[in-house]
Amino acid sequence: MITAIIEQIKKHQTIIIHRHVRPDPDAIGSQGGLREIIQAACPDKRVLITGENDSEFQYLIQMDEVRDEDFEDSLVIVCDTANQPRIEDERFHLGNTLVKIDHHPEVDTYGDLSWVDTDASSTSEMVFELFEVWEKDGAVLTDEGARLLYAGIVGDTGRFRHPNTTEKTFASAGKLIRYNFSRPDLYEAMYEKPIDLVRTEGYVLSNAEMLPSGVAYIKLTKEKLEEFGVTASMTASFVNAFSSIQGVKAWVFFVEEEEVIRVRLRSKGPAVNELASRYDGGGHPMASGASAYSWEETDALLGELDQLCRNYPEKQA
Ligand SMILES: [Mn+2]
Repeated sequence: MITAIIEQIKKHQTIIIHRHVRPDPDAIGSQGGLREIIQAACPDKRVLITGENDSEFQYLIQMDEVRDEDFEDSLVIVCDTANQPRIEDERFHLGNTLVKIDHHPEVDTYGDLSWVDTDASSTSEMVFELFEVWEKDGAVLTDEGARLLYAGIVGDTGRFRHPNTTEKTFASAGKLIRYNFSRPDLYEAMYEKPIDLVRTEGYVLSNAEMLPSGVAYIKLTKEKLEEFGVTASMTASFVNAFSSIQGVKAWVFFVEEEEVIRVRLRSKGPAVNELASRYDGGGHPMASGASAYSWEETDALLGELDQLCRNYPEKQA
């Protein structure tokens, strides 16, 4: 599959790389890292990355201005996106050939070529694997490409703490740090937070609710967010704040937006993606997102999560 994707890249003059909406470091890192690899191997090709510029990720890379006519006869590669509705920039179907590169469980098979590896920690790790195959045929990785892929791996593994971190992840990261970029600068940019957000995190920790089943949760209303002067999407940066609560099996953030209550589900035990899929969402077994349209609906979801955790076996001593 990797060689088939490289063949497609070689065949096309214009390559446009997409990622998912509401990006994270892996979405942008894999997108930008892949661009660096292709551009270095094929300097005469036009390689564009598309999507909204998010001020939160200025330290990673700026997106390109992509016109409709750029898609003509192009190869479109979508990184880190399990299903078509989550692809940012709906023009992805305007290209000549469509390729999917992703590590999420397959919920929507799309693309003329689809490379899905759920054992990979991140799409950035997969892009590095693609590079290593292409490297035998002369491809090079720039320092900037290495920085972007490293950021993606660090982001999706929670700094190599999550169970998706494998021997291969460490091997890839070990090779990436041989390139010339500043890891301290990168970490600082990834994990620094404005004071308003730190105070919001303090509120969330102080008001965590815990059920006997091992479910921890917080409900953040629109009014509360306004009081702290933060947006709903900003609270994603500390969704793992409950992971270190003793006895926690799964946790959930309910964050009220304009039209919807955003649901962020995380787990250390029972798979939560099936539950998420029944509430207009989906994702990984241990990390999913969903949507609720009333506080009553959040209570129903919470009840189901409670049941999941009650049925989940205790760790054997
Ligand atoms: Mn990812």
